[in-house]
Amino acid sequence: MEKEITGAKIVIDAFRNEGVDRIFGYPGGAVIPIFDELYNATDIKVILTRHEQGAVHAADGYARSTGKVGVVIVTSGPGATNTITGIATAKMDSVPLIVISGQVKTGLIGSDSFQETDMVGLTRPITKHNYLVNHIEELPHILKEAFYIARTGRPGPVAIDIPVDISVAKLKDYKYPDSVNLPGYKPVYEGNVKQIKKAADEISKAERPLLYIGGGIVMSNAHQEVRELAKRTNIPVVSTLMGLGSFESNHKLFLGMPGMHGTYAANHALMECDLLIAVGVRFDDRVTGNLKTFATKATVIHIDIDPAEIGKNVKVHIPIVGDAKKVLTKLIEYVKPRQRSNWNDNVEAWKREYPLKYNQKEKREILPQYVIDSLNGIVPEDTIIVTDVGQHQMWAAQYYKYKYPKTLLTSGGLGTMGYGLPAAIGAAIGNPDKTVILISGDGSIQMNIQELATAHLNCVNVKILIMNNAYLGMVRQWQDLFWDRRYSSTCLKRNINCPDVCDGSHKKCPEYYCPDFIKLADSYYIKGYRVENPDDVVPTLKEIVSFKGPALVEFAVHREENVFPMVPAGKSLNEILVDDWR
Ligand SMILES: Cc1ncc(C[n+]2csc(CCOP(=O)(O)OP(=O)(O)O)c2C)c(N)n1
Repeated sequence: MEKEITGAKIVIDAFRNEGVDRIFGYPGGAVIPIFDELYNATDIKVILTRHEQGAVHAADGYARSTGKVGVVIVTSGPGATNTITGIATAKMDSVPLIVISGQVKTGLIGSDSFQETDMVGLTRPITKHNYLVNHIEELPHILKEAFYIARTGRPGPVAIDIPVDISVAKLKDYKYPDSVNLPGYKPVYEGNVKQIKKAADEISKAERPLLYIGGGIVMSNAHQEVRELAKRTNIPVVSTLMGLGSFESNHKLFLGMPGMHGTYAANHALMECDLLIAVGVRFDDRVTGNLKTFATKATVIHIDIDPAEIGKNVKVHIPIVGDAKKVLTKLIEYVKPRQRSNWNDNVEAWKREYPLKYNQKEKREILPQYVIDSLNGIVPEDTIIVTDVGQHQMWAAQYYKYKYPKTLLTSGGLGTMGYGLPAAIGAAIGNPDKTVILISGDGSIQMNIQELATAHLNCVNVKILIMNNAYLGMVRQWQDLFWDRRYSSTCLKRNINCPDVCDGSHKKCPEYYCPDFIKLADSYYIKGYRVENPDDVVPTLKEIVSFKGPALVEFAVHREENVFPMVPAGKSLNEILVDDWR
């Protein structure tokens, strides 16, 4: 490496040192020097999205599906502010990202100059860490630290704001640092052995233990260890949305997802267990329901790499701070194999009596659950499922049978509509040999639909399934169940000729849907299909997985299908509604 180099070259050199070969971004004045360096960097491919939000979600999908750090470059001002939702999405789900934004010249900072925005201030609450580079001398160690912080401990997004004069300034005697010096940041990986032994004793004694696993298992690659622990001790398993795939969905010990749209068995197991072994979870309110009544019969073991999570929402009896894989490996050494037939029979009965169910046979219209269920057996086993946010997301969690970790990418924490399409593109770019299925809603897909161009131009193997109910379905469901069917601003067919107050009968609804998704797909050179008859669901799915490259299928689904089971917000998990009670 030459001795005197520019800031922009330092950035590219950091990418090479950190193993980055894919970048998602969108240029502008303040980052032209960095993009200029990328022009000839044939070992680093730049994916130009059509919106900065798309770039961040794409980097997020790339990171979640590959386990690598996702990298984004955007310009200052609006380019930078357009990344906010994507960064917050990644922070909530602990996704390692580096988001580099350009900034105005150092001398202009604070003068409201053209396209100036305080990126450090804006991203402080939504990043794991952030930096404004004030001097070129700081740039090498900031880049080194940023990658280290993003991928170690509990992963997360790190933002770096680089003023344009720093990108063109030159640094003498440059060398990329070999190590970081962060006295205040020392993630703990090994769990305390005394605590692990205590946990093992409790596990051996417990009559009704339950494993409650989440995204931490996926992050630390601890799925084999969880499987071994559960099978050795016959402990049933519930998995949060973020943990799905860590445990085989078809296994008899698996009870499904707990919480608001969780299974009856998973929720009742949480209420009845005498020992809760929580690993890589954060006791999110969508899982726990009413905290006062949550798992009150249980001793709680909580294993997590982030000490801030322990005791945040529930009282923990045996806290273990450490990496899930390392802690579980030790725990398995100490724990004794054991039968638990009474408890296993009990949960088996709940599963049998209250399974997830839908009835396509009695309906002429397509049920979204049927579309998702039909994917099982049609798509390859290692398919990556990506979702948007809403009812379709919950059905994707309930009905698709996940077998491997990193095969479900979804915005669990922030619940970001518009995440799906760009994240699916990022996943396909990181996994060119796999099939990527995007399950979206007609509302969500329109939030980042411009990325159809990115999908086509990069020939990604993404199959876009739109469950078109012409509603913002999940919000409509709440209005249906709890707001007297007052469908305020949730109908996506509603136009200027509709009566002020809609009677919800659908009798006078406009015939057509805007936009015409098939024509839209066509204009992006993507093959589009519209499916209106249940008999055509399976043949269409088979057809689209038979070729490589993008495809879009719009399923005209039952407009007012609701997601069940449902624990109404703030209620206890045993107040679960398994079906429409009205
Ligand atoms: C960016 C954003 N805005 C608003 C919401 C609130 N919200 C949650 S689900 C939902 C409806 C989603 O509709 P659609 O994508 O059509 O999916 P469906 O529920 O019909 O399956 C809305 C508006 C959100 N989660 N994200």
